Amino acid sequence: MPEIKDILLGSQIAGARMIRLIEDNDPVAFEMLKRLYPHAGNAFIIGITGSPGVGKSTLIDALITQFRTLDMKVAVIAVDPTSPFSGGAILGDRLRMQRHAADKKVFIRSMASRGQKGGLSRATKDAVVVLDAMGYEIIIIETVGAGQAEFDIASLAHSIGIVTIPGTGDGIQAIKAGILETGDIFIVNKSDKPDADASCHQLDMMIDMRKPSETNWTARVLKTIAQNQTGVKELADVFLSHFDFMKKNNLIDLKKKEMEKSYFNSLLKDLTLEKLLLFMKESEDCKKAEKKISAGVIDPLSAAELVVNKICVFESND
Ligand SMILES: Nc1nc2c(ncn2[C@@H]2O[C@H](COP(=O)(O)OP(=O)(O)OP(=O)(O)O)[C@@H](O)[C@H]2O)c(=O)[nH]1
Ligand SMILES: [Mg+2]
Repeated sequence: MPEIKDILLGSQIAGARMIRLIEDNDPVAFEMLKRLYPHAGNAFIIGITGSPGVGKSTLIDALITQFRTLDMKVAVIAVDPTSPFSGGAILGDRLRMQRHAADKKVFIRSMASRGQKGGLSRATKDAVVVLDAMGYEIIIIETVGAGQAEFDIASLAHSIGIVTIPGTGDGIQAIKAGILETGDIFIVNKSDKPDADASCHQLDMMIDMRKPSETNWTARVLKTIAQNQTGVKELADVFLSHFDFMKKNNLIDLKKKEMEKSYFNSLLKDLTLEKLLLFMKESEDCKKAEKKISAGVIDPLSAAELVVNKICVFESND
């Protein structure tokens, strides 16, 4: 079992073990998270999202280099990656991150939704709490935007970078699908390809059209070539200036409240479900229903409905 004191000292071994417990939905993780939580809340959390293959991992790799020149400690969580830092799961991470592998101030993990008992957003948030308590100053969450309906990056990150590629294809289409409103920084990666300027222009126009943000932050559009660091220093600077902007305008506190509310809600959902299911499974009605199903007296659908309707009769106190 990882020790709280080791996690707080920033031990990568202890941190990795703790995240493993979270993924396994181990009850010990919950108790440990309660003790770690008061030590979290200092990191700047960046969400990097975009369609598969637009270069998110390569870009994050390049961003790590930039943040490291400023001697900042950086952690990365790739959520449910299609190609986690190239290729297959953990081995892929190590291969891609070879040049950061020896760096004790960089920590990279992939988290897969498969086998996840609780919600993916909740497990990711749990992991962010751990990394935050470990003392990482920057935490980057990589996520494929589309097709992760239950994953709400806006409630996990302070700043959201949306990655696209030149041309009217995949990238821009994904943005139209609805994440435009949440982006703080738009990145046209692979700008070594034709039409990067046209894509920037198109994005600028789309940003102009969105309803004014409550925060007065003006979304930025930047071009990068992640593979050779082109534009990546500027990108790192813009992220940091967004963090400064948030601090100066009391937006960090506001965001913290929003994040805590969302964390609370996902915990509520998971814990309620766990407790209720356990309670139901142990009930006489449930046991009887199981017997009836195996005897062929009732079908599973009717049985489930019957048990739920009988047990879940809630009365309001109002
Ligand atoms: N030409 C060019 N290729 C790039 C650039 N950035 C990344 N790539 C390549 O694009 C491919 C996909 O890069 P990844 O970083 O794995 O993309 P990703 O968005 O993380 O992919 P998923 O995690 O699968 O969604 C790789 O072959 C990269 O080498 C770039 O700026 N220009
Ligand atoms: Mg990736």
